[in-house]
Amino acid sequence: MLEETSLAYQPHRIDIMADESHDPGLLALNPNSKIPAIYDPNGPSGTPLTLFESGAILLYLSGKTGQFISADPIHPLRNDPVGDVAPILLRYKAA
Ligand SMILES: N[C@@H](CCC(=O)N[C@@H](CS)C(=O)NCC(=O)O)C(=O)O
Repeated sequence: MLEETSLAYQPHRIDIMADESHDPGLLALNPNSKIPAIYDPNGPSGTPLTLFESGAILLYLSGKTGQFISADPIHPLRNDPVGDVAPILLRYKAA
């Protein structure tokens, strides 16, 4: 996603087989000790942002760049990357 959006980024390797998921640097980004997690020094209104959970990261990067997301407010819900909102959509009927 970072490649596709052409955002500058610096990857950090975490070897979970070597128990590096409990590294203090990762814990500072994600208290659940899981990858992926991101730190954006230029978050909303220029405020630094940390974010974890794949789906949240994908939606954030889409919103930040205006790519891979529709202006239709229902569209991102229909294409929910982790499926968390599917039950909610069952109550939505297009006009
Ligand atoms: N729901 C999370 C799952 C993240 C996850 O399970 N990450 C695994 C690697 S795929 C991990 O960091 N495991 C390390 C550990 O549990 O110690 C997401 O979508 O980001």
